[in-house]
Amino acid sequence: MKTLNVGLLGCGFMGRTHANAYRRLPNFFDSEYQPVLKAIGDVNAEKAKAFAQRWGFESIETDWRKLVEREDIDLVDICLPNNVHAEVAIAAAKAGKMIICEKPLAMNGQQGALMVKAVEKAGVPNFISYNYRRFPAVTLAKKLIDEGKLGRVFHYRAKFLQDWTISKDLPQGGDALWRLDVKVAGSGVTGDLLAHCIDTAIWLNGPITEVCAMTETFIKERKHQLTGKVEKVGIDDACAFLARFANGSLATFESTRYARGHKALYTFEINGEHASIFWDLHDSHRLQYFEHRDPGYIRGWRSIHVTDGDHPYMNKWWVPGLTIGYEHSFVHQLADFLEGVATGKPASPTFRDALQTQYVCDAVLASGQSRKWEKVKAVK
Ligand code: SOE
Repeated sequence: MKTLNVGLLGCGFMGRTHANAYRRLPNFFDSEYQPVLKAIGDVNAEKAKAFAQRWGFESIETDWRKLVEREDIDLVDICLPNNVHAEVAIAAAKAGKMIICEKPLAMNGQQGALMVKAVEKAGVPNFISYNYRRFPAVTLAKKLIDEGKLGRVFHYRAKFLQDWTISKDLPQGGDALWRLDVKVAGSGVTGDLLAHCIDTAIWLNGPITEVCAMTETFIKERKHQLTGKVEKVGIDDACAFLARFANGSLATFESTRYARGHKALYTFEINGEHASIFWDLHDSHRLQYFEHRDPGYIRGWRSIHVTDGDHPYMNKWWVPGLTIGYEHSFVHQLADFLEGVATGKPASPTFRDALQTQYVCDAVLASGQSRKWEKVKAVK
């Protein structure tokens, strides 16, 4: 077994999901790599110390550059706000480190393309954390589609609904609220939530070629947590768009942080010639499947409880019928990433794969402004 020295940047929500994955991995997966939690990086030393103590990191760094340059670090894991992904990832690639980075890849496609160039020039393994692909029921959907069970696909429908920014008193910027600050996040629900839906959609149904979007910012001004001043809000609070896939199917996507009652309702449905599939994050172990070729008298929606030993990833956990959850998708992606490093067949989404998602986000935001259909740039 090889040692993998990890330097994790960021002590927030995502830092916790990744730290947890490094700890769980060797308990459940036969990886060739044994992660060692070498260093945690955060500008706030007190926060970093507390995080190191809780999760078992050997040391702390308050300057990301120091962590990236350390000779005893093999893998840099970027769980920092979107506006620094590019700078950190490019420096990590130059330093020859493997890189895992939180989604979205970057602030925009232009930055993302530079990141792809940097990791490919350096020849370092790279991966973007679009974790929902690795929920067992979503991975099973991919298997059914790849086996041709759906036949020709006609429709793709996805939603990601939340309700946490409805209050006009919620400030923008700083700590956990950087997602509301356009200078740090790049966009609102498009880059934060729809990017997940787009990543899954491209993976399941192929490239998206054009989009027509509407975006809205319901609360136009908010106090900025760092400056204390009331400033214009630059993010999209809600976005809905139509899309066409290269395979001829049509799609609708919707996301908002203003759907009162919904905390993280990610759903998608795919309708094919022979069958349909539906998945709901709030019932994440179920894959709903309708097979038209079943005999008429038993035809109907099946609710597959994806917990059996022959379901994706499930033989690594408990016994059939018992469930796992959100955190496990991060363990799965880490296991797949490391297997990719060991076998030389990189796990998806690489930076290059994630750049295609970024180009869709760019086209969606451009269409929101132009109020016209926009073509999606293809990754060369
Ligand atoms: C936003 O609230 C958020 O935490 C996203 O940033 C995550 O990517 C998503 O999985 C859950 O919601």
